[in-house]
Amino acid sequence: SSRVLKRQCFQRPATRVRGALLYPDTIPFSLIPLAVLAESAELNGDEGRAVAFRRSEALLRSLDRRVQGVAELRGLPCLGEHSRRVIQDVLDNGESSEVEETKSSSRYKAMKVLTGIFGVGVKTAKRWFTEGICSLAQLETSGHTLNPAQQAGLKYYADLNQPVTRDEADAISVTVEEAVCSVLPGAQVTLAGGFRRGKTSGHDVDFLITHPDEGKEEGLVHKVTACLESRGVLLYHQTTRNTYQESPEGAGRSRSNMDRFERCFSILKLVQEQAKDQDPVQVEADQTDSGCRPWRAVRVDLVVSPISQFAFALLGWTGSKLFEREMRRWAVHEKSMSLSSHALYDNNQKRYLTASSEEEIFAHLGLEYVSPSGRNA
Ligand code: DCP
Ligand code: MG
Repeated sequence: SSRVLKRQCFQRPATRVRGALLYPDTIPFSLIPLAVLAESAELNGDEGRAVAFRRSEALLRSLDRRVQGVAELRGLPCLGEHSRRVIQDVLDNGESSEVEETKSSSRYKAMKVLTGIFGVGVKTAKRWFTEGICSLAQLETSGHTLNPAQQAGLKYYADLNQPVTRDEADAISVTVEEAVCSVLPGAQVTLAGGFRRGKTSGHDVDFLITHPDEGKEEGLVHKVTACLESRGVLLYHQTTRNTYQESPEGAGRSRSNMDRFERCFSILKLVQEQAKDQDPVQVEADQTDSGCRPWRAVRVDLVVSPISQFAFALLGWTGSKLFEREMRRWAVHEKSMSLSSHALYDNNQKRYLTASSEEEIFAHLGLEYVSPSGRNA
């Protein structure tokens, strides 16, 4: 039952998870059959199916042994009939025919290319695909008007589809910290997202920014982007202001999973190490040739949180998305609480529970603490 499933997923997280859920960065995505089916479901807009495959895939990854036969999987949660069939196929034949068919289908290939453009979601990609657009070249000659995000996405397509390495994330951290601290001394910058979970590569770099004096962080995003712009490293940005308000009926009422922090989706210019010593005139000339320019574009998210919400923001922005989802489900179903990236509301006591660390949030939820590297579900 789903109750048993939740217990098994969360009851002894520290022992079950320690070391075993480290994301296999070394395994190319295309070799993880259930991840392909999950992605394909996402690209079809089928969220329920996608989550089911993500759960199965995460469960398999969490096993600290190689599976030799499906019989070994008996009694494990999160593995539906369909996932078991796929695993059986892989064990018997070395690959799953369904996965191979999916990967070679024109729809999957086109949807991957089109949603690979920053600013293009599943809905837009679907619409273009039904119009016969399958490639970037076809999109460019289609006459469609692209919004500024999509224009930037197309312009930096190759860079943004090349994974960001840990070293690159560290270099970006230095740039962001310098900018933040120059406009607001005392502000704290924390690397969140996959890199905080110990992943060695990612699709972007996520930063959470706060200041020990509540209120000082307000409007910070604009000052930071102005600073990055003056330093010539801001290639694209879109900022949104903070729209979060505590409501007397509790947090998490809105059906949207999006949080409401002041934030900035940006694309930054990362100058490659060896290019830093070059003659600036030469560097400028090289930039006209995107193939061999001495910098690359990197997607960076800046999120600003008031210090009172910081622990919740950090938990929410560390991910993984599936881990967050399961944790929020646990909060609702097992504790009658609503967890968001802003707050934790106890529906029985009808009050917000405060926390100044992630550990306190796990404790409020009756869960053993799971360190970031154990959250790669
Ligand atoms: N997140 C969120 N709301 C969003 C986007 C993300 O709460 N609208 C959270 C959940 C994610 C985390 O922030 O786990 C970081 O989001 P990413 O999409 O950057 O995911 P990761 O950093 O985990 O992976 P990647 O390596 O692909 O960047
Ligand atoms: Mg990320």
